[in-house]
Amino acid sequence: MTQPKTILRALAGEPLPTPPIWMMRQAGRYLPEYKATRAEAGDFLSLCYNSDLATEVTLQPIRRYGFDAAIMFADILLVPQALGADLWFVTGEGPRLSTISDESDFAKLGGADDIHDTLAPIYQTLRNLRGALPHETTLIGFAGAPWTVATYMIAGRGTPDQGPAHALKAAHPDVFDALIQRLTDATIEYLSSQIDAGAEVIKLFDSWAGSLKGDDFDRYAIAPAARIIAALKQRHSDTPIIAFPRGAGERYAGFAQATGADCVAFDDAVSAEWVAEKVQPDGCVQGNLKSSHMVTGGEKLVRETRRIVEALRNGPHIFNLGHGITPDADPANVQLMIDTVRGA
Ligand code: 1CP
Repeated sequence: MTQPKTILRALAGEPLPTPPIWMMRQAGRYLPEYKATRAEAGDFLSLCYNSDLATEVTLQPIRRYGFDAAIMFADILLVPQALGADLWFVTGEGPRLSTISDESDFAKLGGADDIHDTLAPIYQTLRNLRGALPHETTLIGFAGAPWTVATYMIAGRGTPDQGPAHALKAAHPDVFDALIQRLTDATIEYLSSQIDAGAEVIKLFDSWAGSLKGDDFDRYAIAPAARIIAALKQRHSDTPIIAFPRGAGERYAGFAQATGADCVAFDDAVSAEWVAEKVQPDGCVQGNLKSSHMVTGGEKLVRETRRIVEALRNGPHIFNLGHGITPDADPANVQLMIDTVRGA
């Protein structure tokens, strides 16, 4: 059966003459219409849990640019909150959570099956979007990978080197492993419910995978992703999964095979040419353009965009940035990137 949606065709392994395109953090503060809706919601978490407004901000970049995919508006830190952690956002700084430093902190968390009441508005956002998106646009659901989410739960905030998580792993390996297990189980339940609510593709964000070295990468990046993907494939065999072990470097090679992911998303620290040789033979790839080009634009943006398209043109490829677009980006540069990909 031919699949009409370009993203789903690429994820099924088909090289396309023009790669489909979407952008990490495509709904965000670089867009004036996002800032207006966020102001209406009051604060960031209220926006995530207001299904009507979350639907609206998800649709904004689709209306403005016609991206091939929409990613539901939510955040990876809603799962810790659904497990009972305190969560709040400090304007201009970022997320803050209650911390986990020993067995008694871990014991306060709820079970993997207890998350759905808190997360019900997210499932409603997905149902809204399935009714509102153009028929050619693919709907992506997502979650954070267990290691990345654990780094925030342990430290209570974002950290440059994930030091507190590495320290807990060394000092209380039982607590650390139990937390990874709980997050793995909760993530399976959350993503499975997202698919039931209408997500057509799932993306697993392991934004801090790069700080896991050697065996730790196998135990805490590969193993949980493999378990999540196997469980989802058992329940929803047709739903493709994109894995993003950001900063994995050489470990991007073999990641799709080791985890069962249909697509590996990669950052800008590896070259598209290397990915074409070492990663793309195993399936679809996505990523690479430096987010800073969305700030600086011009001839360099056009050149780099063309280079990535060219390097990956012989295999399945979804065009994307190497990481999320930043609030200082110029919306006109996003249009230039899209025009370059589609005209290339
Ligand atoms: O002020 C604002 O409006 C808040 C900025 C913001 C936005 C737009 C945050 C806070 N989260 C989001 C939305 C978001 N987060 C999406 C929505 C869909 C889209 O891409 O358009 C997604 C997929 C995420 C995922 C997310 N949240 C990740 C993984 C991807 C990545 O960027 O590496 C991570 C690490 C987070 C945590 C988080 N949430 C927000 C911030 C500023 C952070 C990072 C904090 C830190 O590390 O210090």
